[in-house]
Amino acid sequence: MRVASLYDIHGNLPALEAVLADVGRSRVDKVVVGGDVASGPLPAQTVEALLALGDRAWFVRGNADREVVEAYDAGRVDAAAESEPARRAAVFAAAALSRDQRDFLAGFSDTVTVNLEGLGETLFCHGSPRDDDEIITAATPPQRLRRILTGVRQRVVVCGHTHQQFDRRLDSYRVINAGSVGVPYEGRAGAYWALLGPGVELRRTEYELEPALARLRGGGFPDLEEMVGESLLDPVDPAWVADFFEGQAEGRSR
Ligand SMILES: [Mn+2]
Repeated sequence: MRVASLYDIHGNLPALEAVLADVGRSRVDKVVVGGDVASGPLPAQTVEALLALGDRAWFVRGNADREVVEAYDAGRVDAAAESEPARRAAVFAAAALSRDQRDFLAGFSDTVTVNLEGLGETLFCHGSPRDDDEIITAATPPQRLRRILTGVRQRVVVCGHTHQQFDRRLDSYRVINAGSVGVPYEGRAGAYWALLGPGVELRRTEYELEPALARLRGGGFPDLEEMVGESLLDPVDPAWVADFFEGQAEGRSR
C-alpha cells in the first residue's frame, strides 16, 4: 500500500486542488487526510472536494475539525464575536457548513493505521497519537517525544498540526510530519504533503498564488490576510515557528 497524506488543509481549496492533481499522477492506493480540513477561508467547498474522494480517502480528526463540530452544535455562528483566531475560524466554518458536512467532519477517526509498503504498520494521527492538540516539531526534545510515544505499537507515526514537515528518528521510531497543504510554515510558499511507501517523500506542490488568493479572498474569511501573509506571501522563518511551538509545549508539558 502506498498513500498520499494530506494534512492541515484549513479551507485552502486552491492548494488542495493542486495537491490532488499531483496525487493523481503519483500512483497512490489511498489518500489519508490528517485533519484540520475546513477551518479557514473556503470551508464548505473544501469539504465538498474531500467528500468527492469517496472511498479513496480515510480521515483523521484534527483539533480544528473537533472545534468546528463543537461550534456547529453550540449554534455559534457569529465569527466576529470570537476574540481568539482559532475559535473565530471554527465559528466561521461552522456557519458555512451544512448538517451533512458537519456530520462528515464528526465522523473522522481519532487515528488511522495502515500497513504501508516498505514502512510497515504506520499510525496516522493529527497532533500526537494521544492528543489531537499536542505539539511535535523537528525541535521536540527526545525526552518529551519519548513520553509522547510511550505505548505506541507502530514504528512509524505520521502527524501534522504544526504545519512544518520533518522526518526524524527516535529509538526504534520514525516520526514524520506531512506538512500543511493550506497554511505551511516552511519559509517558502507551496502546498506541502507526504507520499508514503516504500520510502518517505516529503513533497511540495507549487500553485499560482495570485488566482488562488483571489478565490480565497472571495470567501470573506476574517483572518485571511494574516493567514496568507505568514504562510504564503511573506512566510515566517520555520525555525522561529518550531521554537515558538516548543515554547507553548513546554508550558503544558507532561
Ligand atoms: Mn492545523
